[in-house]
Amino acid sequence: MTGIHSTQNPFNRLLLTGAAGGLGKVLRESLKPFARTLRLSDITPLSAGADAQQADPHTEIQLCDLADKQAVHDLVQGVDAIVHFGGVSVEHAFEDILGPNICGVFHIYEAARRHGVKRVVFASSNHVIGFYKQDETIDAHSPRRPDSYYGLSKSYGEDLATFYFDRYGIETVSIRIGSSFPEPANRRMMSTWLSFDDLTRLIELSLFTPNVGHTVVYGASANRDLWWDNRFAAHLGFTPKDSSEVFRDKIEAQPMPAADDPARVYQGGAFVASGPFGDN
Ligand code: NAI
Ligand code: 15L
Repeated sequence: MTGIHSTQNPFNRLLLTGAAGGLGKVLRESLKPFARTLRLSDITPLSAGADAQQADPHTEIQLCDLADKQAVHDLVQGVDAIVHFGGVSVEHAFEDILGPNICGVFHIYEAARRHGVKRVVFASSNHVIGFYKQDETIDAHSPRRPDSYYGLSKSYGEDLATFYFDRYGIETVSIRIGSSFPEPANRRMMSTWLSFDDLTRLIELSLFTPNVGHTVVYGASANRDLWWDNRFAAHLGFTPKDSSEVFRDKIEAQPMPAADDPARVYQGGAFVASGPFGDN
């Protein structure tokens, strides 16, 4: 699956945050060819497979709270590139998002600046544009319409990426991931689904394509009904190979949501209707 540029000239040390998470468990294996050493980090211990990883001389494990600036500084020391997937991954009260996602992504960029790291791949989300309707097609220049505090935190991460490129020349690819799970769970995900293999291919291109500046790319497989146009990320050369189509019969056996159900109306689905929080 890996391309020639990554295997012939891998990074010396690549940091993956969020390594204990759903995607982290996949990426801590699939990113291995991209670096001589993979440094894995999360706030929680890595469970399945961690013993084997501990014994692997090409893997390092360093637990870290992204909200802790000094710990993130220490984490980034000695790495050549960062795949930043750590943080709160669904909607929560703002106070829960602030430390891991907003302070966390700031700490990652500050540490990158201080340690001379020149490339970041940022796990952004479709929830930065979640208030677009499902009958709209948008691209990377469409104004953001965050659907949640979570989406706002990803929007802030994208702004930091632009700032750190303009100010310090640190390049980023922000992947607005749709729904990256083993398979789509509902009708909305027939459009937003991103297979793990396509995600890995996209991260590889995001790490090794030269001169990306700050590129925003939508992360979806080659699904039949796509809402996202990746023309402004054409330089990455991302051509997804998988499609949600193979799951269509299974998904269409599910009851159809009501016509006004956010899951059927908005690109961000149910996230648009979450909250408010903390009124009592
Ligand atoms: P996940 O929730 O399974 O993994 C996130 C990881 O971040 C967890 O292991 C968690 O312990 C860690 N984390 C949380 N707070 C932390 C902190 N303060 N310090 C250090 N680590 C912390 O989420 P998943 O699905 O693996 O997603 C990974 C990334 O991709 C997240 O940033 C998420 O927002 C993003 N994403 C995922 C999508 C998907 O479909 N899976 C879609 C869009 C974006
Ligand atoms: C996300 O950003 C979340 O991290 C993930 O858990 C899913 O909710 C996904 O978006 C989605 O929109 O399906």
